[in-house]
Amino acid sequence: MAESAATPAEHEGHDEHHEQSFWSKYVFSTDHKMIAMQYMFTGMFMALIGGFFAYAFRMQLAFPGMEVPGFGLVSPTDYNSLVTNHGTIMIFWVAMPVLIAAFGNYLIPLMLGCDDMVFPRLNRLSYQIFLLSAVVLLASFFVEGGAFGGAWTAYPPLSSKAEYSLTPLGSSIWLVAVALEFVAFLLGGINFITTAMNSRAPGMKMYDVPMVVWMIVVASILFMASVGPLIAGAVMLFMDQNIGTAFFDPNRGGDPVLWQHLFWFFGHPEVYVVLLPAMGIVAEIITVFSRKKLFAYKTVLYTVFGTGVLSFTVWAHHQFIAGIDPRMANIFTVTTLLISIPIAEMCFVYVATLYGGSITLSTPMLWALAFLGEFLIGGVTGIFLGASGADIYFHDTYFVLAHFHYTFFPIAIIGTFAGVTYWFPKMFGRMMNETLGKIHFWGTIIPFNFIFIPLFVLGAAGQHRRIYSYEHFPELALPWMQSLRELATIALVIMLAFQVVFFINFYISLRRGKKAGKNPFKANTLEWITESPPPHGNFGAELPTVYRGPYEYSHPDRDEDYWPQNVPG
Ligand SMILES: [Cu+2]
Repeated sequence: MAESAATPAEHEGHDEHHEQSFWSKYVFSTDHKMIAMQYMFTGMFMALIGGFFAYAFRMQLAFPGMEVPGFGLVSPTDYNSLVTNHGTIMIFWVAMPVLIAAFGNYLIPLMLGCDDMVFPRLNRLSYQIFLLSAVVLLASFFVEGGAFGGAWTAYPPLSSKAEYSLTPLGSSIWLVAVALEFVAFLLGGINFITTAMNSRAPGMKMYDVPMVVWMIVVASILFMASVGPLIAGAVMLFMDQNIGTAFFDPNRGGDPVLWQHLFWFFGHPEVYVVLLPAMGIVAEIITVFSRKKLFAYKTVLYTVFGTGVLSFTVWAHHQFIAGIDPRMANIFTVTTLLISIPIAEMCFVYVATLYGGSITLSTPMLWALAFLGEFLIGGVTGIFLGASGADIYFHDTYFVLAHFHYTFFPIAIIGTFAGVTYWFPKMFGRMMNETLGKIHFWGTIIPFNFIFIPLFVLGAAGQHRRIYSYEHFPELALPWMQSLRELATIALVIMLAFQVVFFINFYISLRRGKKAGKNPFKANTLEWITESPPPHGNFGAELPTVYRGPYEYSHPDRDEDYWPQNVPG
């Protein structure tokens, strides 16, 4: 029996009748908005750590052997664990909690016109397990031997044998932290899917659901369907690490490539687990700031479903040179090239939505447009890597690294900034400062390209990943290459410095931003019909009824250029 949230009436005056203690307001709150904020701020905190790690190891690459300000000398072991945990943190403790858990928690009940998630207490538990997983991961930096340094893909035997990893304790703690994080998102996914399927406002049909909600629901299904084999793999790896089993030990009949299959069977759908919510955020923003309906809503929806299915058919493109059967490589080349079609189609649909629109270049819109532009570079360069023939050359080079930063940075960072700058007025009741917003935008986007374009060049020149220093590889220690490494690092430092502008804007706007009112951007989806910030229970005494789909802008039958979903007619 679903522990269904209280009826709207029961929320009435809920906050007022007694001052809530710190514990009930923050630690044990089951309000989806509070839980969303906690996921968001935890994700932002982890992004600072992940960004600092990138700064430290990039300083080592650009200025080998130098004392890094704020870190000290980066040793080879440090380098390995900084790179490993930069990747791990950015994907599992930044992209996932912010794009799925924070925006999912905040938006789903508000956009569906209900008062909370179907399972509020399970929601609270999912955040508590997530927080525990972050603490466990960071604790691994303080154990004997230090944090895991065997790469975020944790390939055995490097990850399973203490004599190789040199961080036996760190390796196992890393594994436990990731497994806990997976449990938190399994619990979260149950809430997102059941709430979207069971708690829509009266009158809201499946095609009336805003695209970002659908994208988060499909992302949750992909996560739940792909993570099982990896959890089984993690148990096997933990046993290899600690009780001497040999699942992945080729000397004793095990198979290290088995781990690669289990990892990437999850790892590639995981790309869409974080991509889809970001694309959903972009859909909300480009319709509002071009005053146009989303072009071909149903086509996009079916394309999302199709992409979800296809995402389970491409995983071995990560293993073209791992010794898999070349005939299999051909099949995975075809499926990989196939999956670029629906993604390209969605990008075209977004461009078609913009076409002929009356576009306002607000900060959220700039981020949404930057997402499309930068992600396109990621997508196109992925085609090179999807072709097994070309990948034999590019595999494990900086070309791959630049490629997935042109997909993941637009997803995790640009997607987050787009969503935060768009929904900040709803979340906090005040407007963000547009001037500071635009300074932060350009101070992030321009340096970003100066970090990764040089890495494409270095990768094409054969520079391999995960190497502490290139002094031992004369063909990679050429002066022009070192200059590109320095350029990439300096651009990174500049980009990180500009993030200060974002935090200043966030803090000042929180306290002194212009009052936002209910609907500052004149958007038609339901989160904008209630107060900013929304009260506990979201819509006061009466939940809304829905009469039309999302994104009704510039409708010929209406004077106003937007038609809220809850206004009849
Ligand atoms: Cu992949």
